[in-house]
Amino acid sequence: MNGAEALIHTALAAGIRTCFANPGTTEIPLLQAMDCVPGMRPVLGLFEGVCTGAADGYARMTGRPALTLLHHGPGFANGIANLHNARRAHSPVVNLIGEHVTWHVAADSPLTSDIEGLARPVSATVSTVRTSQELPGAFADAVRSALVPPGRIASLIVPMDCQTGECSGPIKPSAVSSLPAVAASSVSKAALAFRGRKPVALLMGGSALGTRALESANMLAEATGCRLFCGTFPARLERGAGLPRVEKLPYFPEQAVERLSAFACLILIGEPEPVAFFGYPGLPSRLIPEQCEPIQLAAPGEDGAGALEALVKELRITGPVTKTGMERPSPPCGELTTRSLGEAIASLQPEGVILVDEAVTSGLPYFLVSGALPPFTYLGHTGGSIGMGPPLATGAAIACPERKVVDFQADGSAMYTLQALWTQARERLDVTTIICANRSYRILQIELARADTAAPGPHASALTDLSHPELNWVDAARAMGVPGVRVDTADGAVRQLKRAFAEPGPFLIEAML
Ligand SMILES: Cc1ncc(C[n+]2csc(CCOP(=O)(O)OP(=O)(O)O)c2C)c(N)n1
Ligand SMILES: [Mg+2]
Repeated sequence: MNGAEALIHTALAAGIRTCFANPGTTEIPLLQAMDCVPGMRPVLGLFEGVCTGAADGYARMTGRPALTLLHHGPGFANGIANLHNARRAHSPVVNLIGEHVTWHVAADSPLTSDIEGLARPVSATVSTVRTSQELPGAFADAVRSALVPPGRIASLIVPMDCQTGECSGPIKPSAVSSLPAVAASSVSKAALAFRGRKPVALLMGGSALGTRALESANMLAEATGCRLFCGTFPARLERGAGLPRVEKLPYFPEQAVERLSAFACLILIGEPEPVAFFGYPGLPSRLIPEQCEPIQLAAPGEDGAGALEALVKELRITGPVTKTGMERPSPPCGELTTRSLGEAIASLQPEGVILVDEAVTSGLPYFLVSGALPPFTYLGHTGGSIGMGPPLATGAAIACPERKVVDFQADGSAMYTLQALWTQARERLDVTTIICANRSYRILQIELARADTAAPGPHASALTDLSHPELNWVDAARAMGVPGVRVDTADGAVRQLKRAFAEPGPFLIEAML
């Protein structure tokens, strides 16, 4: 067999059965290998940011490594922004990047570039294969690297002759390493904070936001009165009835510091110390106020769920706990606002939804009313690199075909990767996209107002305005093969959401805010 076939066999043996691809000439042997070796599902993205964002969504929902296939330095570069979000989400992703045949690189032909140099900043490991014989082994190493807890990006550059050359066969992947348990001393230190009878809060991330961990957090909260927080942009948070309410840390630093100033101790579980999204004059980078002591119970690469269980045990807390009941807002009517839109979604959202939140300034009212809905999964905007939502929803839908995916999506951000709608149509994915059509980069208008009390001038205004020419999301969706409707009232939103939630398949609702 050739190197490409050995690589596909190795991938399948590692449980990788989907490849988010935008190929070129140098990856053709890998395309042929996908036909020779049955079992791999190729998913075409019409822009590399769609492939990498979909890989992130797939990895967040499965915990398994997601595979991309990208073309040379420029193709990889197009995927970097969403790899940045994936890296912040600790998603295990393996990038296969095609390169010229080894003897042609020195010729410096048009597509030649420093691929390793482009890959390094977003990758935990980068390597370039030298021979076809070493290709499956190098791939297995990349998979192992991606799975190092809590999950990382591994990039493998594959010259074309290493794909076509002879290879003795695939490699058996090594066993997956699980999250290491926290030291007993960390548990005792955290327990001590509770014995002090001072107000304590938990800040949770990673595996500490899964169902099992949240059940322990619920026991802790009920027994001790501690408050539960996650970061402003959690990678994945299980939410809904039966689970405790987890508050997000506020976005603006002055609000976050104020919120945390109520506590004598902040116990960090699967999260680093929180910092402000941006530096503002006169405001700190670190959000934990002086009088609040941070205690790292579990680092991001450690077993947060296990640490919470150990803490419950150490404090001799025994169940049962009161589980939160179901609570939904009633379907709104009248004016369509971020609040009524959030209520409309929350009033109807079916159990088991995967909700991707790239609603930017339109998202908070929804988050506040969705804590006790039928259980669902929330995926946040981890890296602040916009254009995450449509691809992330695409990958999540491929990972979980039995679940409805909702992409709650700001308009400006959606324009970066709207090609993902085409992939949703082609793969018949069950994704409802809700465009928050405020026709602006609203967040930047808010930031302009924070920076200066005077009204912004014409250039600053123009650079944050999307109203002319007017975007037409229903037409844009139709062009990608996705049906859509525009709504401009809360009752209209309710009607169309009912339809979207009842029928499978991709659908887009343009909500005029
Ligand atoms: C890749 C990337 N480019 C640019 C930015 C800067 N940026 C942050 S938010 C934003 C506009 C967001 O507008 P929209 O998605 O419509 O959300 P809204 O603020 O209107 O709610 C921009 C351009 C970014 N964060 N990431
Ligand atoms: Mg907008």
